[in-house]
Amino acid sequence: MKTNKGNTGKMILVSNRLPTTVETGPDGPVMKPSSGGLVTALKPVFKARKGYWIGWPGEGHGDEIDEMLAGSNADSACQLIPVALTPGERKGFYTGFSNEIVWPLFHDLQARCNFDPSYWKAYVSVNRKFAEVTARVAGNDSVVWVHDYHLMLVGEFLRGDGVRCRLGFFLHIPFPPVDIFEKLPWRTQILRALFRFDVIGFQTPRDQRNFLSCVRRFLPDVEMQRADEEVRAHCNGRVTLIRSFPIGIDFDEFNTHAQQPEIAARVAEIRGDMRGRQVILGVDRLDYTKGLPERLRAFQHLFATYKNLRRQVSLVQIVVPSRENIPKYRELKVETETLISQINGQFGDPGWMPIHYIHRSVDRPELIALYSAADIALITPIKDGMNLVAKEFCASQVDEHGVLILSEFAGSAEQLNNGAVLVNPYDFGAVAEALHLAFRMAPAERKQRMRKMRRRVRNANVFRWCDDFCSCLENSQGKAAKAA
Ligand code: GDG
Repeated sequence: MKTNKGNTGKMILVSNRLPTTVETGPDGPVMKPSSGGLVTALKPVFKARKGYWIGWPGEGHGDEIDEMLAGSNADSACQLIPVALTPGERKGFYTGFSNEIVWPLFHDLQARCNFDPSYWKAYVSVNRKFAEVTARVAGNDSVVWVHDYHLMLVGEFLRGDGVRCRLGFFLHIPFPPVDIFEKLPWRTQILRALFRFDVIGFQTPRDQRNFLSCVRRFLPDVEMQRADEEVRAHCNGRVTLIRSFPIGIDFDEFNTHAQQPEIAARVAEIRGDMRGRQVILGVDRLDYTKGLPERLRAFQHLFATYKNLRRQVSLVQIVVPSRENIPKYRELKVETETLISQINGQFGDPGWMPIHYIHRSVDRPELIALYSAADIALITPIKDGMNLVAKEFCASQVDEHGVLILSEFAGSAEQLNNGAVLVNPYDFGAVAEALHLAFRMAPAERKQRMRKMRRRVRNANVFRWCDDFCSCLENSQGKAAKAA
């Protein structure tokens, strides 16, 4: 495979999806912004850095997609490059291997895995396809940054194709402990492939520790040296740097928007609609890792235990549809909606609805207004790489009145433990207690806690995350060269 010697010094992002997805509407294909944490995080970085973004463009035929992307590429210094996939490839690679094996396993939910061997074949061949497209635009001085669990083999194929430029990999989801990772039939191939990258980044030190334990167990030939928070691993004559880089958000964007008059007007409207009740907010993709049924049971427990809180609070729960073609996700929707209707039926009355359920994606201004209006954010994933919603809530709380109740199993808990009320999402009683505590928390304490968290979110923002990762990647190549 030939690399492109002309594209020097360009940043090349590679992820499963492009930031815009082509969908088939009633009047033909339309382009829509892609959803999810990875795209939210990478968009501002991409705008600031310029370069290429390689990924799956969504449904549609090759020519249609090229035409639509050409339109958006013409207006921008950043180029979107599609990797077209057939429905069969998409099914085996994305729905199958990525989301029925890696996603549940890496979130410690091994019983939900479907270890179908045909999924592995699709994963290998689609990773190869992503590598081929990437190799066409990568020059010797390019920086290729591959993202997330869908693309763990891309580094191996790129090296096999003769690509010599710097290659980094960042995992947005958790890395599981060795007792769980060992269930993966393709564990050794995946670990070995990751060592073709120059830098491997994780969300938290815990993920990094888990990864290192797996390497010790399954690749005993890899030598590792620790220097402060980073580990250098020697594998087949290369050095790979392994470190945690907790991802951030574009703080200023949320903070500035939240102060605009239109948003302030919408906040006042939301508060008026709630008639002085405290607003508890939940914002999640419809995913079993986000702990929705567990959260709803805790909410039920709250009203059963603290009768005085009835009519005093309402939960606004946004649930963004996700991975709807996977049976487990369809079952989760039914379970969630059944619980919501039970709780509303059990406790609600004509003047008060305990849960306001929104099953769609709301636009960014409405999301920021909800973050600003909320008195309590209830973010209780049973496991989460980071959870950007927690950080976006803090960045939008310009008057610092909101309380963050956060799962101790979210990566963001390591950074926001200076102000959040941390809970075990499986402990319904404890979550109900935390809600009761937050409801009664005095304004001065709310302010003090929120101010500390906002400072941390402002400092550890997404641009800093990108700079940290990229400077590590730049330094790493020297080390690799010396070792070679
Ligand atoms: C993965 C990891 C990690 C949500 N509802 C709406 C909406 N959103 C946006 C939020 C946020 C994003 O979606 C969700 O990000 P999360 O981080 O919470 O979760 P995942 O999608 O699972 O992301 C996660 C992340 O990657 C980044 O590394 O933190 O752990 O699982 O940005 O704002 N956006 C709009 N309307 C909605 O209704 N506009």
